[in-house]
Amino acid sequence: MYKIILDTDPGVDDAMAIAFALLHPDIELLALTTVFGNVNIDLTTRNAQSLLELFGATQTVVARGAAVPLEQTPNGFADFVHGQDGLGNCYDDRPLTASAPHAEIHTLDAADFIIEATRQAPGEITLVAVGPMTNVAEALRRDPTLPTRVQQLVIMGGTVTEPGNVSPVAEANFYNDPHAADEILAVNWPATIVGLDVTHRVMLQDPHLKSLASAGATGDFLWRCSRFYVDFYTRRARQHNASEASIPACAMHDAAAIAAVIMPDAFERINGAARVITEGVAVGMLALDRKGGPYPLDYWDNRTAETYACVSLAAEQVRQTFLDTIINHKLT
Ligand SMILES: [Ca+2]
Repeated sequence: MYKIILDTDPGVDDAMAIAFALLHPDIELLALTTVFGNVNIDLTTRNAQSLLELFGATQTVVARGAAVPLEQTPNGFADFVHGQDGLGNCYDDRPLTASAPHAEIHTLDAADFIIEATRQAPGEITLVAVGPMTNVAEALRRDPTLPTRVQQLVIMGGTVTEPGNVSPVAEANFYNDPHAADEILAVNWPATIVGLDVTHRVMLQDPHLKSLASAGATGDFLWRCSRFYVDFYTRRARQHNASEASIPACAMHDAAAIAAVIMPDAFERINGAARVITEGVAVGMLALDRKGGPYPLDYWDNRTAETYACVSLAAEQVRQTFLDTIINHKLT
């Protein structure tokens, strides 16, 4: 059984990852810790609560986290990808029930919750971060011994060989707090990076998503909230004359990080010391030392080589596991 704390900025693909983690029989989802990212922290936290209620997961804790990056001026939000509400503009017809037990926010903030939960269960918890890395970095600043108590850190962020999605070299989660991403890759977790190299290779096409629509309230919501997100992806693909644009589709992104926890053999990894560029033209870029040095420039020196970046995956196996999990294990 994998005990997971999911650090998240819901987000349509976050909603898919949350459903995947809740429904997979090998996962115990302990908590959602929220962070700014796709939309602001008020909305991502409300969305976390709303999704848990909708998915019938009243036992799962929500701990609210960072509203802004550690050091840089905040970038704009991605509501043009995820909708004004962060959930494909589907939230308003699914209001929160005020009396729901999980509607309460934990008294600890996200960073302190991560620190405390790993003290209660040292070595047992996998931390999966699928938004900007701010909460994880903040937890690390408050308690530098944190990595010794975390079973592993799995990150959706960055890219090694694929183009970025906010610049030719940068992925959005790292771009939104590059200082945080760089800090958490400086220590020995070990860390697994599930970046665009693999998340762009698991496309969910409309027939796949439509197959979820009859899988209870969870599958139905994932189908409906994916409409706005798929429209964005499909319009962008057509701008690039991509051949796959003939079938509306979106990338799996955050749910692939959950897959990397439960089916690690489906992913091929390379490892090395990692930096994330914190300013300038390449801000947000993951720079992995694939060779292992030495180089005249010492920026990668004294960093662990225990950063593992996924560079390929068994895409069909990952996609089918996600779909089967939602369809066969529906909660409601
Ligand atoms: Ca996310």
